[in-house]
Amino acid sequence: MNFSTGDLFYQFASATGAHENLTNGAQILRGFALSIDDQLLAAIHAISVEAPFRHLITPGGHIMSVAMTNCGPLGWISDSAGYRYANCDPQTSKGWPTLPETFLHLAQNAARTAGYSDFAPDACLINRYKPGSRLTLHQDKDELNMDAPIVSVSLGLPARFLFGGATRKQSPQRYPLYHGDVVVWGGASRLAYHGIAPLANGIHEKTGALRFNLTFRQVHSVNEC
Ligand code: MD6
Ligand code: FE
Repeated sequence: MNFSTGDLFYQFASATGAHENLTNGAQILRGFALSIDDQLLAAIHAISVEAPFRHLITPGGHIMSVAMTNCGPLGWISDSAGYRYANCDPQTSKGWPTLPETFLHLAQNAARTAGYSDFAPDACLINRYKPGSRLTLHQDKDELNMDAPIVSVSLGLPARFLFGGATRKQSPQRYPLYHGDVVVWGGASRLAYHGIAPLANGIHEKTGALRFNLTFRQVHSVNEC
């Protein structure tokens, strides 16, 4: 890894295999995706050729600093009409790229490890951060199935994950997320406010000056279909 001088943040990567419980039920599986990082990054690149990263507009008219794309049957989008899941890419009118097997297996293994045995993701949102990109505090509540967890994979530059409570009033805790870390998030924490602090400068040996995040969601209840 290339360290940017003076950035102490890099020195706190924790051990692969460690499991951390966050305050209200989410778990960080440290290094869980590390052994397949190259496959994941190659798949992200292939997906972005078919469905390019783009900066979505919030319903309030702001351009998001994080660039996004999707793979899987459903993709998360935002525009002046609101936040929602769509079964095709509005930019190309084609379906989203197929969810790679490596992604599916990783998401299901992580969910199982955290105690969720039947995770069947039908959407994978891919976020791309540059230094300065951030995700303001939000709840993930556009999914119909609140019983299923969300599985979130971090690749590339480290980030500070802000993790609060069920209302905006609770001030968030901060947790560092490193290349290969996986967060599994469900139960009591499913509707917790969370975000990503502005990404710090840095160069990662696998991604350069970028952080990628995959978030797997089960939007529809399996029983409903
Ligand atoms: C990110 N993640 O890590 C943004 N949402 O780049 C999220 O917004 C998120 O990590 C729900 C569950 C897990 C997450
Ligand atoms: Fe989120």
